Amino acid sequence: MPVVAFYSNHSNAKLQSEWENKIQVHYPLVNLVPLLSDQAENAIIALLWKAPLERVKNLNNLKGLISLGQGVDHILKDNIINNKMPVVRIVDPFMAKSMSHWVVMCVLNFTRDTFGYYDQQKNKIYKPRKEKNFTNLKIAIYGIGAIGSVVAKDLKKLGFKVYGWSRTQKKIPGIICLIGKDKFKNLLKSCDIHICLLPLTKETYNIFDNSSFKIMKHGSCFINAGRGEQVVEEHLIKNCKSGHISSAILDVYRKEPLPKKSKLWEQENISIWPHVAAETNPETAAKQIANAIRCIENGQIPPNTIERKLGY
Ligand code: NDP
Ligand code: OXD
Repeated sequence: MPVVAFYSNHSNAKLQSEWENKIQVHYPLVNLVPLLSDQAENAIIALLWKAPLERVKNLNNLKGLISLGQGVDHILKDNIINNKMPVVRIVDPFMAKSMSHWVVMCVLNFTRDTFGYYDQQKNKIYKPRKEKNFTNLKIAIYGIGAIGSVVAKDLKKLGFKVYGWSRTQKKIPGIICLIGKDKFKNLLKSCDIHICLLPLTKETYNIFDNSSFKIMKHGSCFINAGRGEQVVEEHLIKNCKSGHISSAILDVYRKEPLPKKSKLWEQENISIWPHVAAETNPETAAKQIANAIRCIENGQIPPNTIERKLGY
C-alpha cells in the first residue's frame, strides 16, 4: 500500500480526499497522508504544490516527487531537493486546452478592444472603434512545449500569423518555429502580441525586462502565464504607463498571492488574474499520477520525469 505525502498550498482535508478518491479509481491501494503529519514519515512518494521543501527533504523513505502542476520550479526552488530524486510533472491535454482558451480570450479582447467598448458602455457611447486587421497581426509564443504548441495551433486556426520560440528546434505545421537569442530579439521587435508560456529556469529568469519591452513595437500586447519571475514587474509597469505596451494580461507573479501593495493592481492597462489560466484538474490528471506512483514504487522511471539539469 504506497503511502503518498500530500501538500498543496490551497490544501485542506477536502482537497486531499478528492485527490485520493480520484487516484484510487486507477490504483485503489494508494493512501494519501498530509505532508506535515507523522504518517508522512512512511511516504515513498510526495505529491506536491508549493510545499515546505525542508520538510520534504527530511522524509527518509521518499523514492520520487510528483508535481501537482505542469511546472516543477516550486520543487526545484533553491536546490533544496537532492538532484538524484526523480521529479515527475503533470502533462495534461485538458490543461493545455484550458490555457489555450484563456490565451485566445486575452488575444481577442485585445484585437476586438473589449475594454474600450466596456468604457463606452459606461458612458452610453454607441460608436465603432478602430478595428485591427487581424491578418496583419503577428503573435509570438515563447515556449511551445506541451502547452504552448496547443495554444500556437489554436491561434493559427483563428487566422493569426504565429511564431513559436523554444530551446530546441521544433516543427509544427503552420507555425514559424525559431530558436536562439537572436531570434528571440527578432520576435520581440517584429510581433504585435507576445505570449510567455516558458518554464522558470536560470535562462528564463527576468527574460522580460526593460531591454525586452523597449524593443517591442509601440502598442504591443504582453501576456504572461509562464511564471512571475520571468518578468521584471517594475519594468512592465513603466512600459505600460508610457503606453509603449498598450495592454498586459498577467496570470502569474513574482510573489503569489499578489500582495495588496503591488503597483500592478493600479495600472489600468494591466489585467490581473489569480494564477488560474490552466488549473490542475484531479479528474483528468489522476490517471497519470496513479501511473507515476506505480512506476516509482516499482523502481521504474515514470513518463514526464523531468531532466534535472534542464530545470523543467
Ligand atoms: P514544456 O516543458 O512542455 O514546454 C516548455 C517550452 O519552453 C518548450 O518549448 C521549451 O523548449 C521552452 N523553453 C524552455 N527553456 C527555454 C529557453 N531557455 N529558451 C527557449 N525556450 C525554452 O512545459 P509546459 O508547456 O507544460 O508548461 C510551460 C510552463 O507553463 C510551466 O513550466 C509553468 O511555468 C506554466 N504553466 C502555467 C499555468 C498557469 O495556470 N498559469 C498552468 C500550467 C503551466 P524545448 O521544447 O526545446 O524543450
Ligand atoms: C502549473 C501551474 O504549473 O498551474 O501547472 O502553474
